[in-house]
Amino acid sequence: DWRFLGLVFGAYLIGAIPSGVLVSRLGGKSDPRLGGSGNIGATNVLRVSGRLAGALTLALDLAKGAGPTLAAALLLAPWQTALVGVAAFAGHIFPVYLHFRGGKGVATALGVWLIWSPASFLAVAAIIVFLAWRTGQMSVGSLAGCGSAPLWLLIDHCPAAMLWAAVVMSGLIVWRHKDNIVRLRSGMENKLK
Ligand code: NKO
Repeated sequence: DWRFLGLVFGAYLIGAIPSGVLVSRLGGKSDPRLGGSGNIGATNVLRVSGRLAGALTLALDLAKGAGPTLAAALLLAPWQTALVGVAAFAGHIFPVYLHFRGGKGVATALGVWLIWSPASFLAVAAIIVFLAWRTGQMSVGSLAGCGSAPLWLLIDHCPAAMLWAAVVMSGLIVWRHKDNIVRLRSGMENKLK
């Protein structure tokens, strides 16, 4: 099906757009890869380039996941919608435009999960916001929120393809936080701001 292949490929190319780098650069701020944690995500853009740039990066990274996944949900079967979501997510983590050195996938996964299961999105977002607020460290929230995402999709009776896709995404997000985990264990993790 050409629509499916087109959406998978398009989702990857959209997911790969480095919002954090573009927003910082267009706003005349320094490249997030050169400061803080060195990550291109909304948290580090907040740290390096300020609140407006961080909020814009969050909105764009959410949209990179939600947009292509919504298009797939309207046009295709659940298993195809699952793969299109994974493609957008993979684009953010392994972006062709940045020599495949991308982000940690938290916001883009949230955008995908918003379409698959709005209730799961709310649960994960609430966990992230609450734990980031209590600990002052976004990675704690991201690990607990995204790590538990498959559970929320299971409780929400999501199609099996989406559930398994979320297991893979969840695992990749935890793996991309391996440096954060080392820093958390040694009490050296970066603060939110
Ligand atoms: O730099 O290693 P770092 O400390 O930056 O970063 C660790 C972090 C990496 O992940 C990110 C993405 C952060 C996403 C936070 C999502 C917060 C919950 C979103 C609620 C959605 C509300 C919608 C409002 C739209 C304007 O883990």
